[in-house]
Amino acid sequence: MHVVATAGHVDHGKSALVRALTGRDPDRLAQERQRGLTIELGYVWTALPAAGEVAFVDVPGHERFISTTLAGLGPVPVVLFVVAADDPWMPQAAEHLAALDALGVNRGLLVVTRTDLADPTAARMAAREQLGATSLRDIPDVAVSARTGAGMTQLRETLDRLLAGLPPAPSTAPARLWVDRSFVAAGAGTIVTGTLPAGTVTVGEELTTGETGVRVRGVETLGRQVPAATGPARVALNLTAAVARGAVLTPAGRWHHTTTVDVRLRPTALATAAGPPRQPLLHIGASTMAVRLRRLGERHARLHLPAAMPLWIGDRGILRDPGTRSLWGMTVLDPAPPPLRGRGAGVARAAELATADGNATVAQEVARRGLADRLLLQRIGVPIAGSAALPPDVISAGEWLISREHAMRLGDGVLAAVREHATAAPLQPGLTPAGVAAKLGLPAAEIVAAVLPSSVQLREGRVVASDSAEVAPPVARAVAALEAQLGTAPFAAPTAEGLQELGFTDEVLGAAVRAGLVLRLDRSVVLAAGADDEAATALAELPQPFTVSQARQRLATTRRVVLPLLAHLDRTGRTRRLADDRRRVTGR
Ligand SMILES: Nc1nc2c(ncn2[C@@H]2O[C@H](COP(=O)(O)OP(=O)(O)OP(=O)(O)O)[C@@H](O)[C@H]2O)c(=O)[nH]1
Ligand SMILES: [Mg+2]
Repeated sequence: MHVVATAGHVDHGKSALVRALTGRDPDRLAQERQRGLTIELGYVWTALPAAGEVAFVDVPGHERFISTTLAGLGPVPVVLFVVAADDPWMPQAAEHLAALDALGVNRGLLVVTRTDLADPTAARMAAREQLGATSLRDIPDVAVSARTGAGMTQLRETLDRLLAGLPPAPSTAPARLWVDRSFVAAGAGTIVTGTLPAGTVTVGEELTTGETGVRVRGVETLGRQVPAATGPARVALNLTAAVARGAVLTPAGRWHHTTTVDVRLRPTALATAAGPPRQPLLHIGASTMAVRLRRLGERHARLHLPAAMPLWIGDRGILRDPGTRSLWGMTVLDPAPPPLRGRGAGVARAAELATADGNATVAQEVARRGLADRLLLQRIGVPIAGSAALPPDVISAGEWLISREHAMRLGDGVLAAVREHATAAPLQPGLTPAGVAAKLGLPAAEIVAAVLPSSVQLREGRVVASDSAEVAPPVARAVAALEAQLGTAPFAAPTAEGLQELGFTDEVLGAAVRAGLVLRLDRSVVLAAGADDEAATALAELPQPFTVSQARQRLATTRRVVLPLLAHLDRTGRTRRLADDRRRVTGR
């Protein structure tokens, strides 16, 4: 299906034109028909031979209804720009044209209508001149009379060709339905209608406004119940809960809902030199809201929205000053921007955004952010395939993407953190990746592992400088002294005081135990590493089973040592303790 909106000055013949095209009256309110004035958006449709089904969104031209007009134009990519042959170029034509230019709409037809009342040449020339400075400069034009039908065949053919030649909406785009009407139907409950530019909405699906979750009970397009509708389309949904006009319905979790967006500003022909006011109206899709605007340099601004909206990079909208009727175009560059802190932050941010053009790429988004959440990037419209397809300057770390440049900076930070820790606590084990992440304020340990410079390595789960000794010098010294003392009497463990004299403070002893350099059997019973294996071998030479006393004699040691040593051998399965307190070396 294709969706086409009308635009043009009040009373120039928009509704009459789509009525002539479709055979259906877009003005459905009694008041509209009485007054010959469109007030609400009108929806009618027809089929064309090549393009297939075409739905029209007929907008009001009266200046009082400009918000409704913009809600109609907002999500629609193709326009029938209508001017009357018998009237000059008029203010609402100019306003609608500025709005379409702000939105970057560049597809459609210029339709000079009411040719039964006047020669179309002058109106056509005037309109072409105005269109020449906008995104609609290249659209074809046709002259018609909705009353006599003159030119309608050519209009139909030109529109058919135009629509049939449009590229299809990207099939992977998640759905986003801009609700432009909401009402309660007797027996059915809440019905909303809206334009679905892309993506699919399915019966039974859960959607969200960002605040309220709803389930889709029924989907209707062009007056028919369907199991699913795929954009571009006009759809009506029967929902399980009320949703207001102006809301945006999306599948939960597929979009990033934001109240802060950085945008590029673009003046239209109806813009004042001073730029948009600090509290303009933002029209985006079919939504309208008062926003706070902070300028970032000349061409950029940060918008604060009163409610979270599902926006992504490249979304176009209109900023409007209702007082002066000035209009600016805005393109979303970043729907998840960093906070601005301190003086000059705005200007610095504008410099960062200078190269952004609303076409999201992984390389550019990751480069600007340094560190980015993969899922967030997907939700703001950055096309990310798999890790295999990442650009060379992007490093993948689980859920995170890191620019190579930022990874180098983080790597320096890791080295500094590791050195600082080694200096402050030389006898403590090194920091874990999670510990380093916490110290550097990084959101995940996997980031630390991904940015380790060659000067840092992971040693038994600890992040340590590659040039750091395996063992701190005081530990090495104490262990060497112990080994020397135990050389001829391996089981004659030193006393607590003896350990102190060898250099084993509590910290040194702890470090030596963690490094596996000594065997601690009890608080102050310490032997050289491997003494337990040696003991088992010696005890195996005794007649089995043996008593504690026999073991003590065989190992030439005291009860202070032999008791915890045997307990250790029992625990580690080298010996087995019998009911009479004698033991066997296992496997004998
Ligand atoms: N003679 C003649 N009259 C036309 C033609 N098209 C529209 N009209 C008349 O022009 C008047 C306005 O037409 P509409 O189609 O209601 O105009 P509109 O642009 O939809 O107006 P709004 O929705 O209020 O902005 C009506 O009286 C129509 O009958 C035409 O081709 N020839
Ligand atoms: Mg109308």
